[in-house]
Amino acid sequence: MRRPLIPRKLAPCLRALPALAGLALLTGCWLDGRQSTFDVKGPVARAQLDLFMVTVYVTAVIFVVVGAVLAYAMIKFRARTAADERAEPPPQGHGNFLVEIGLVSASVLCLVIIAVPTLKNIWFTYEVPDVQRANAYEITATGYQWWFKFEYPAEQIDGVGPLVTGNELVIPAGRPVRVNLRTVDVIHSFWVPKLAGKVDMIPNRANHLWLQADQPGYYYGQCAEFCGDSHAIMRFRVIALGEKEFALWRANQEQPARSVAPATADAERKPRAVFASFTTHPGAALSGSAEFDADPFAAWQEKQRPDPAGENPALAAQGRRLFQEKTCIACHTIRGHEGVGVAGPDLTHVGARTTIAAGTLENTPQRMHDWIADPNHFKPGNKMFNGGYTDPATGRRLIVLNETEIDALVAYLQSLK
Ligand code: HEC
Ligand SMILES: [Cu+2]
Repeated sequence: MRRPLIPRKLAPCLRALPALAGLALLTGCWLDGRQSTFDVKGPVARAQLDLFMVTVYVTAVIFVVVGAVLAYAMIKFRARTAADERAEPPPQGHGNFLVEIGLVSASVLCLVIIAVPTLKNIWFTYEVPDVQRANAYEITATGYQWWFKFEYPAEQIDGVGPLVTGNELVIPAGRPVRVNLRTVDVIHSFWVPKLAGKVDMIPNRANHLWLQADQPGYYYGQCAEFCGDSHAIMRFRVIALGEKEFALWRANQEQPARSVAPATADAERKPRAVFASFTTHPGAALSGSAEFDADPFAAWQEKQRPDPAGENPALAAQGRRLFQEKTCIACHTIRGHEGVGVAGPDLTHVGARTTIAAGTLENTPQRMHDWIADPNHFKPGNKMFNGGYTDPATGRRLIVLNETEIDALVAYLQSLK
């Protein structure tokens, strides 16, 4: 009796293959997702992708060759009849000089093909292009449970120190950026998949990486090392700007916090630079996530403009007062206003960010309201709730806010552009 080429039991599995492949595609294996390492936007990520593809090609060749030999042997020498089944195994042989030399040489060749570009890439990604020649820029990123602080050593503010921002890293496009990696607590990992591979932020160790965005744009980042309760939502954004816009952004950020309340003395300060070179996007009201997701870069640009018409100075002034009374100032810096804390993100220009809570929520008045009302709902274990709103030792509530107070705080924080 002749047996079928493919054992009958295997046939249903094979028939299911196209369905499985379709399912894999449907479940979102698109190669140009927000955090796809296949959709590279800068030289470092590109070099890493190229190296990955070299490995894929070499291993694909090995897979096909070994698989083909295996399939050939299995099909050609399989037991065809009941007599075959009962027969003794054929005489076993070993030791063929040519085959052995051939296999060893082929393995060495494969390893060399992978090793040469690997070594080249190790140096390429480690060594930040020469500062003078390549016009490199430097930033220090510090991981906190569960958000990121960014410092700009090149932008020193008189009597304050370097410019500090949180969760949204703005960089010049087309220039190499050296990122010093630090942490204040546990190990985190800094990863912007479209711009560069991840590097860990390790306590008491000065790591760094460099990246470059070829074009202005909005890129998604993520902590990539498990760091506690809210690790999965410890995100950040990288916004790359053209040279002119970057200078404008820096000038704006270096200014102390904006004041909308007419009663305060600093209200007479000269009007701040407006992002005139950014196009306005009418309708980009940032209320619904659909618009934001469709074009986050446009949404970010829109966020940079103050909107005096939509502001309520009296409410903002009340918010500013509440920000002190409710002890928010103990953890947050609002440069030029009362806040001096460093346990949480710098909020001097929080109104100009597209996201809050480390890339977790879109920065709309409604979302900010939700966050201030119940931070623990969005980020379990976060240090604003545990240690700020409540005493972690006793569970006693320390900060209590009613709806009007939250509205005032939101009006104040949203005015900080
Ligand atoms: C015990 C310190 C502490 C106190 C007190 C505190 N916060 Fe926070 N705040 C934090 C930390 C830490 C984060 C970052 C949370 C995260 O993303 O994990 C944060 C995040 C925020 C954010 C989001 C900022 C961003 O860019 O992601 C806002 C807005 C905010 N706090 C407002 C307030 C207000 C308003 C108060 C007072 C009612 C307050 N905070 C009190 C520590 C504090
Ligand atoms: Cu982390």
